[in-house]
Amino acid sequence: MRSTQARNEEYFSFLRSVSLLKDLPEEKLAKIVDCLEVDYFDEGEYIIREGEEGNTFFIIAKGQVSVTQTTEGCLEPQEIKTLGVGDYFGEKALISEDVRSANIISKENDTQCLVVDRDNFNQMVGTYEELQAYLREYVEQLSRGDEQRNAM
Ligand code: WNU
Repeated sequence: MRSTQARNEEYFSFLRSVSLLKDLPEEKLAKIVDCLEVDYFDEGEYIIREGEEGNTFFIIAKGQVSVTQTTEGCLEPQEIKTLGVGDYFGEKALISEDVRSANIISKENDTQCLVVDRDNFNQMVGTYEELQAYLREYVEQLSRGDEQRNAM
């Protein structure tokens, strides 16, 4: 079996490659690695459902996901983008203190996501004003985009 240390080193260097986290100090990143959970999803499986409460932030370590949203006048939720390795999602419910605003669905079998809970997310983001400002701005942009496409 792979040792915890080997696992942690692997995730540490992976997280270092995620643009959002590239400037975090070593000890901060190491702490996140210690608190990470890994979740596995099959093709078509919902990782996040629109309208549900959510307390977690996800980083894709393997595979691809589809982001879909219910919009006015459409019966089925529409795909608004796809995300892949190194992309992240789920920050909006945490930052806006709101329910999940889109669906996230695995596009492949064995999609792997690193999961950070609200407390660790706040620790990660809260202590870095630039990171916090960046995410807040991004989340506002998402809200404006949602409005323009008449998301419900
Ligand atoms: C979008 N509108 C909405 C994406 C991921 C990270 C960033 C875009 Cl910084 P949540 C559902 C999640 C949401 C976002 C993600 O879906 N999302 C979007 C949109 O146009 N959400 N409302 N595009 S991908 C993405 C920017 O992470 O967070 O907790 O759950 O509401």
